[in-house]
Amino acid sequence: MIRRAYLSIGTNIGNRCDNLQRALQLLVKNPAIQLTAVSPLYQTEPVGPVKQRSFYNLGLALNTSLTALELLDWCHVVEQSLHRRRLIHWGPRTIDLDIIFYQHQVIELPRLVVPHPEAANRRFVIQPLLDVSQDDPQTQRQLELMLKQTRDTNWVHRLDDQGVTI
Ligand code: PH2
Ligand code: MG
Ligand code: MG
Repeated sequence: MIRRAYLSIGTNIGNRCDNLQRALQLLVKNPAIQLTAVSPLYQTEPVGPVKQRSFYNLGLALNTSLTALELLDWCHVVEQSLHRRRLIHWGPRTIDLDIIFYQHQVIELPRLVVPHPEAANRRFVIQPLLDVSQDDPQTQRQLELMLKQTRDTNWVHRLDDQGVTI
């Protein structure tokens, strides 16, 4: 069975465009994943207590025959392939891939909670996913409601307006 999943990707270390591009290339190496939409590129204010460089974030829509846990495992493979390069330099992680939605399912496992529990508090997750869910009215409605209700005031800028793409 083919299912729709939505991912959020973020990076704030090294060449951020490069990291996103590599992550996408690796992600689709799995023949059970068909990417259906990639959002515009967003530069976003770091959310959280740590003072750090701005992030580049993307939202992805994909169709997959993987289960949610199999998809999570594959996301970790992609993360680890990119982290390995940085580990050589003892640097922190270069990429983060999070499953935000999986087929309107509610999943509450020790390893995976979906919908992502922080999604509603993160404009950098909601805005790019609105861009990639236009063929999915139920998810669009959910995201629109999140955007209306979120208390996140951190800035989110579309970079492709400025000619920056990945
Ligand atoms: N990821 C975090 C913490 N804070 N802020 C932005 N803007 N974008 C992110 O992807 C992000 C973050 C840890 O997952
Ligand atoms: Mg995350
Ligand atoms: Mg993560």
